[in-house]
This record gives sequence, C-alpha cells and structure tokens, in this order.
Amino acid sequence: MSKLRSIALAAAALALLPAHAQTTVKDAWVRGTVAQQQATGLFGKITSASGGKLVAASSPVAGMVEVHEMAMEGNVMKMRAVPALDLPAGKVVELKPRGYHVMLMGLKQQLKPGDTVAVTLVIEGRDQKRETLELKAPVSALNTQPGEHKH
Ligand SMILES: [Cu+2]
Repeated sequence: MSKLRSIALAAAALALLPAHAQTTVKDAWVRGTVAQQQATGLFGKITSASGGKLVAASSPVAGMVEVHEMAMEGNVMKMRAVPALDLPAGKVVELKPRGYHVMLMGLKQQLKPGDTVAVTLVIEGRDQKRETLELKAPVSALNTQPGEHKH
C-alpha cells in the first residue's frame, strides 16, 4: 500500500514540472535610459538545455522588440535585426553590449536604475515547440559596462 502511494506522489510531483523549462536566463539586465530616449537593450546569459533559438520577444514598456546583432560594416560598428538567435544545446549564449542583444524600441517610459522591466522571450526548440520565458530584468545605470558590478 505504501509503495503504491509513493508512486502516486512521484507522479504528482512530475506533473508539477513545467513542460518546457529547458531554457534559462541568468543575469538579465536592461540599460537605463534618459528622458525621451526611444530604445535600449536587454542583456543576459541564455542557456537552452536541448538547443533551440530565440525567435521573438516583447515587453509592456516597448512598442516593438527585436533581436539584434552588432557587426562591423567597414570600420563602423552597426546593429541590425536578425530573425532568430541560435542557442546551441547546453551552451551559454551571452547577450551583451557590442554583441547580440534584445532591442527594446518605441519605449513608452523612461527606464531608471532600480526599475524592473518585464520581458517575454519566445524560444523555439529543435522540435518546433515554443517555450515562453517571463523575465523581470533590473534596470542598470546608464553607463554600466559588462563586468562592472555594484553591490
Ligand atoms: Cu540594437
């Protein structure tokens, strides 16, 4: 009897696991803005356990959100939208200034240090299934560079 019961409990525990919690985001942050600024970036470290790609993002503070990459064009560093960001299985993909980032555009408000920005990321797995990640990213000071930490 007790064995049956523990099997039932184990099954119940498994059922509580999210179906596609295979992608995680660490150290997410959004760069702060000055008044009237239209756009800023979301940065962080994304890891997809079984591999996939970041295909879309949205945020209540932005009219439009895109995945961008920075690339050299001649001697000029420019950013451009990419349709998707590849997430190799088990590998940390870092979104950082001067690299890939999630661009928040058409900002509806100024983002001040200490604020928290909600961002939704949509990850498409190798099996074409889509996983939605809800982030709460803190807003950093305007000129925060990667590697700079405030405690
Ligand atoms: Cu950008």
